[in-house]
Amino acid sequence: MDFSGKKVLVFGTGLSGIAAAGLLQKKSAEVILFDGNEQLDAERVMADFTDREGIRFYKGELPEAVRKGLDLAVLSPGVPLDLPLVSRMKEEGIPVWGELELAYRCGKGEVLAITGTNGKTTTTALLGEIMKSSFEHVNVVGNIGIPYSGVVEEMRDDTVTVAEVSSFQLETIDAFNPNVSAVLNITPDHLNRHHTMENYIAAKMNITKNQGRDRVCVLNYEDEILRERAECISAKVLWFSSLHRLEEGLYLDGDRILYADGSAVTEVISTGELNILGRHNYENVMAAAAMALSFGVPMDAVRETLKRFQAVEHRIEYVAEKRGVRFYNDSKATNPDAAIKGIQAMDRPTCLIGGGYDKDSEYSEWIRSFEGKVKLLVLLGQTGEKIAAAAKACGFTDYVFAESLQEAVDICYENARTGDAVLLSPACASWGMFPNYEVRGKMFKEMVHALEE
Ligand code: UMA
Repeated sequence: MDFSGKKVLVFGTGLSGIAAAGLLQKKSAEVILFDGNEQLDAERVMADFTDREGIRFYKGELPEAVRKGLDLAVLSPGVPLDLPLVSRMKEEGIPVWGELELAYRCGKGEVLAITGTNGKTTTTALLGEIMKSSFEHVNVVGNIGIPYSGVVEEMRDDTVTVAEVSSFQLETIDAFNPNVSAVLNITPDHLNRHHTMENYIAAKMNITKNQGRDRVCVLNYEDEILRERAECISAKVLWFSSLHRLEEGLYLDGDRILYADGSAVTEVISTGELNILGRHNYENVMAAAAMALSFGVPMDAVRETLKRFQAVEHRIEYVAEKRGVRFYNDSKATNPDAAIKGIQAMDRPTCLIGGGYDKDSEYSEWIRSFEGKVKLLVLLGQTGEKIAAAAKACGFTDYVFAESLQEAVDICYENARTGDAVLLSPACASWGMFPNYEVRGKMFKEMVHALEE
């Protein structure tokens, strides 16, 4: 695409905005880099660019005169579409793309994209590894933490890009059209941003919007929402199921994952050969394998990678054992549904650390999943009181509040006995107390390692 001389607004100066601005700068666009955060230090933001030619930075309010004559606006995923500035640009007919759309339009090669409320990161990392076993040039990008725009310049015609894409990113696509897509599951999340479940589902399903019959969409047969929506998808649907035997697709049969291609059934792997646990992880394995197989990766290459793959950081990650207490970091559980998987994976009495930023989630189902396994719930952050109220309503009263993550870790360590587990699985985003869930998880691990035996 030719951006030469085009005036482009890049909204947000996080990972996505900086990468998008850098890409547009290389394409000789006139870049207006903007961030709503008044407190940002302009020098620090601009320090990300070795050459500042063609980039002007604004913060707080975007002056009217600067907005005039824009050819395009590129939004970071965290920027909501109902902001007055975004609405105004749309009214004025300025195309508004997300950073994902920009990267896709400028990129080369083939794209495999994964969305879903939970399991995206594990599935993306796993699929990335499978692809690397069969293709020379593979990028693993997106919501996983590596902005897509940042790798576009290195792309070749034979590049395979594996992208984790969030509902935030999918809200602002236009031409994005992955060769293979997957929607792993859809359960309530990010309702403060999308306002209704219908909007959230629509954003997720956008992943299939431009896929024609020549493309593949991998879907979870156990997700009722996906079963309902499947008939509206033009791409060829390939199902996976952890509970039902399928005529065509991948399914779990006892401890074996099988692939039925319509004529024959082949064993992909047995669950005992995997290093990741739980039904939700077997679903992630089936999704990644389905995507790879439909992309033409040989079964043996898929199988070998599945055998080697280890759990990703911050997802029910074993940290250490101290005085017979096992510590697990599940900081990636940023919504109740993901946190339920964390509880289900525990096989011992558990002291649980939960709470954080309020995304308008409901917590009762999560609390009901404790089923006698959680002996103490230590609550943190903005949602502490709301979770406590939900716990009380569910008849669970073994909770206390902590002011900091350190205090929460100390309380758990004091209360846990030999043979117990301590699990950080907050069911909430980290924002407000930490910049992101990775920092929260890393700090937790450091605190655990520092505990005296
Ligand atoms: N900003 C504004 N106005 C706003 C909102 C944000 O100016 O109304 C500015 C902020 O001041 C800040 C910048 O935008 O300077 C932040 O942009 P961002 O929130 O889009 O963050 P990035 O650093 O670009 O990270 C994004 C994703 N973040 C979000 O979707 C919130 C990262 O996903 C992703 O890894 C990264 O792009 C690279 O692709 C994180 C995430 O929390 C992990 N994702 C959510 C999730 O998984 O639940 C969707």
